[in-house]
Amino acid sequence: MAKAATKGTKKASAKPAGKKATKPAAKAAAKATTAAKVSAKAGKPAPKTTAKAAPKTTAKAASKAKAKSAKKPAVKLSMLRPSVNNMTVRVFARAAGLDHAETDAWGLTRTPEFLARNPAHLTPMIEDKGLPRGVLWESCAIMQYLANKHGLEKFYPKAPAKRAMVDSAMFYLIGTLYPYVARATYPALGFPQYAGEVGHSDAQPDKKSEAQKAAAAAIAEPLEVFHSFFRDGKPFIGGNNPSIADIRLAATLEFLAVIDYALPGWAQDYMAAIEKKLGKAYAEPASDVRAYIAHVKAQAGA
Ligand SMILES: N[C@@H](CCC(=O)N[C@@H](CS)C(=O)NCC(=O)O)C(=O)O
Repeated sequence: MAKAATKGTKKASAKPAGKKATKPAAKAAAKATTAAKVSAKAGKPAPKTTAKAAPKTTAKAASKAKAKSAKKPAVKLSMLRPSVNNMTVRVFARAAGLDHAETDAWGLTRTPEFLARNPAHLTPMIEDKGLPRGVLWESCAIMQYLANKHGLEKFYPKAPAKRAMVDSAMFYLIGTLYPYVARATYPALGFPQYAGEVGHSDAQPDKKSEAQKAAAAAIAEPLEVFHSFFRDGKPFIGGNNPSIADIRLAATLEFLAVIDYALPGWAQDYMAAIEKKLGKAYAEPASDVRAYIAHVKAQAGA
């Protein structure tokens, strides 16, 4: 699944339309980058007296010194702004208050430099000291790793039974719900589909449209499973607080806006509740995805 998704997204990013698509996201994107930068703690400020004595030159020197001594972010995250796979980790990193820096990998995932580190050419990808190969991809694995490493039990419970439910929800999402979401939305998002599927073939547009509609219709069942089984009357899969499985689910559902999918009432309330609970941590990365969707919809309507 990941392999196919990768191929699709890469092709999309290679298209000139894809390049344009980053433009509307640029504003929100710039904000997100600033937020990430802010998380890097700066060094000690220059003594007041020095700054006062020669305001211009000393201020410059002070800011240089500050930049030099600024702590390097602990985690580097390579990401693509319009992607909900990436949005997932971007939301999590912010919500967990992790010291991280984002690099926009648009158009770079198949460069020799990137491939040398990550032969799967997938984002999100983190670089973190201590990882045996230096890098890690797959959104859920990244969240699990960072939650384990930093003891973030609020997002990823330690108790085996509770943790198993979060894991099950995430595997179910990646293995069952996401492929339907991709088949239903990628054509509208301008992302080519998986090799071997109708959407990827030379089939006539009516056949492709039939396949897209069938995938959209198939979303309802797994979606309901998240509601009735995993949430089971709780506000979130994680209970009273969103877990990493909730972040993964809410981000995934963002893509459905591109096909005006009629989300059931519970899902609308659920997404609003996550955004309310996580605030900017959710809204900032979501605004990149939403801006991209608004852009492709405007293009389609033009
Ligand atoms: N299952 C993976 C999917 C990752 C994925 O498909 N990433 C795409 C963006 S949505 C990508 O980086 N594609 C770039 C490429 O393949 O060159 C996850 O959840 O992280």
